[in-house]
Amino acid sequence: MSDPMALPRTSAPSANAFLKPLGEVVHKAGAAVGAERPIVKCPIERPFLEHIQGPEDVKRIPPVYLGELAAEIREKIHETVQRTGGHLSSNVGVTELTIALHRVFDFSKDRLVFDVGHQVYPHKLLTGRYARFRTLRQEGGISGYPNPHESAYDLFTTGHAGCAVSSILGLAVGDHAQGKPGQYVAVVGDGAFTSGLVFEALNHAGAVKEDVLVVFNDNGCSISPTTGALSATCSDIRAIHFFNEWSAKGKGFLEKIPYVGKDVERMADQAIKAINRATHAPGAIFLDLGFQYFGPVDGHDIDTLVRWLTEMKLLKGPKLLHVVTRKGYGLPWAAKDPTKWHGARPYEVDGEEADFLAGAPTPPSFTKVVSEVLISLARTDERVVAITAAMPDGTGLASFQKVFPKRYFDVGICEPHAVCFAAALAKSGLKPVACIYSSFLQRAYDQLMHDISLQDGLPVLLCIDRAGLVGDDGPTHHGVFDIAFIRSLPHFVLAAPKDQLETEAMVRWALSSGKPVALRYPRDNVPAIPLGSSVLQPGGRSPNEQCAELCRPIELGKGEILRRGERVAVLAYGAGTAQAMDAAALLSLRSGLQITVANARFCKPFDAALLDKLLTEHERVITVEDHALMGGFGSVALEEAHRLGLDTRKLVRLGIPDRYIEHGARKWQLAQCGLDAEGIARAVLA
Ligand SMILES: Cc1ncc(C[n+]2csc(CCOP(=O)(O)OP(=O)(O)O)c2C)c(N)n1
Repeated sequence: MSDPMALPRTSAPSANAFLKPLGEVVHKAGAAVGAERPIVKCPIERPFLEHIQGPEDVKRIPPVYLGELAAEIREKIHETVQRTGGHLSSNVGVTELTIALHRVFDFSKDRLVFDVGHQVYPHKLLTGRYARFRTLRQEGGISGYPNPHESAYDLFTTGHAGCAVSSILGLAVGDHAQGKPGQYVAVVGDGAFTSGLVFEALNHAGAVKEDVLVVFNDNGCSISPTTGALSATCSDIRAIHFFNEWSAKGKGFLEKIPYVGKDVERMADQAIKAINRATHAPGAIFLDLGFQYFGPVDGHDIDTLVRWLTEMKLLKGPKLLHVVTRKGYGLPWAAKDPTKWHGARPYEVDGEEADFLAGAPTPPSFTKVVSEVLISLARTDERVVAITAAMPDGTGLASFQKVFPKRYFDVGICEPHAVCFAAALAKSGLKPVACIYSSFLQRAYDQLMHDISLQDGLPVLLCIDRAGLVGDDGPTHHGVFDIAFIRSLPHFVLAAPKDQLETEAMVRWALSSGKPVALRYPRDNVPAIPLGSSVLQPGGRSPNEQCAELCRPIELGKGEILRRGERVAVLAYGAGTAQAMDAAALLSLRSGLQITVANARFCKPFDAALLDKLLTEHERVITVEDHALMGGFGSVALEEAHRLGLDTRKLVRLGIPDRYIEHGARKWQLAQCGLDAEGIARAVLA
């Protein structure tokens, strides 16, 4: 059997414990900071963070103090995210790695790109953004992602996974072509590694032999545990490494490690199986792609990281350093449940436990309604299967997985594959539902055309979540282009529900339609009462019967009038109908003006007869959509009005202007675009 630890050049240093017990880097700054002050003169005042103007100051801190700096960074992230919400477990997990990177490289000249970019909080704190860090993800504050408008240390505005290797390679090739020297580093998580784009770039880099370093941050976790064969291989590599450390240092070594120590036997068993399976050195897949592979190394040991990164700097060609970290490291609650704490809401801490602050009770989210109706449909139709691209929690499919584990597929962060795979499932006779965020679906444009539409429209239901403005994640995550990019594809039906009843009805309808359906809904709660419920009368029929009436049966390409008025009509698409109804109520209350509100339901096929009626009977028709104005629902209305020979001057379109809307609360963003009730009411009176 070949030696599974036979790494190229050298193996991981054995002098360092692999992962330090969590207790050593606790969240309370006081416990770690200054607990045992090293007797080395420090040229920077403490606490460090407020005196760090940039990476040059990080380099001035003597190595013995770096653990203290890491504890401060964790404390600052915890203290801020506790209030603002944000990406918690990924950021505390890369604290030591980020310090080490800034110690070894000079990113005022060298280039650094984080994949996705949701894990740049430590980087922000070390690159001059400490003072503004408290404004994280707030209106007018700093963004939760890299942003070149904030700092020259952020090269690109990013938030989608899989781009970093392509970006760093492009920078290296471009700079070198112009005779500019430098070092090129991409930090890529094991979740991002499930994206095809990463492998396309590795394949290219391995061929052109550029001097790029890929730091593979392996924490075994995407947002949820990473899926796929590569993830299993990484798990084997980690197990073999643990096993070797265990053999060298004895059982006590592993038992000290929380969450691993308890499971020593399973780890040992996995390692033995992995060793038996291994036919070549760990990391062989990267060697085959033309990369030199090093690791795995302890991603929480700054000394080790600094030594390895320094060595990487001296090497020519493409190289990959496999760094093992623990997501949530240093914050006990986040380390215990990194998925829950991936994207945290404001929270409170009780000892080593923490939980999100409970808000006032709200109606369910569109996401939850969709996931529940899918489960109920799957109970009666075993052809219904669900697909996510690494977002089981965000899309609500985690609940579907619990009930139907065999009919659920988490394919990793690879939306193109998810869509192509769904198309083929449809071809085979199943009823696939692919739940994907609008902004990530952009990745799969070609599959929508080539693999669904061109095949005479294979019946895939696309549940397009986070369609519209998304709130504090900001521009990288807004889902405001999907109508524009799907509508021109033959066979596709585009629909959007306004409330809970209609969401349920549309999902049911779509799955039995035999057509590819793109159903869009926002990151929001459904309206508290079914829209149009002002017609609910006390007595007589039961509320259920009346509700059933309130959701008229879905009919392909047909909208509905919810409220009849005069002079002005609002024609809304999807969730914006709620704001249109609120605007109508405001106008009625404030000025006695009664306007008509119609719910389009479909964008394609478009209800031309409804538009005709509205334009003929009113002086003005205002379209409302939570989508880019260009190529959106209002554009469809204009086209149709023109086709019908109607007076297009009577049409006013409300939607998202031709610019990126900054991060902040979704309500605030809607107001910025005039899409809240006040904005719509203003447009009516204008
Ligand atoms: C194209 C795309 N699809 C989905 C996502 C949602 N997403 C954000 S972070 C993340 C997991 C990233 O995991 P990993 O790269 O391992 O980083 P970690 O958070 O574990 O450090 C996912 C799926 C995304 N950002 N981009």
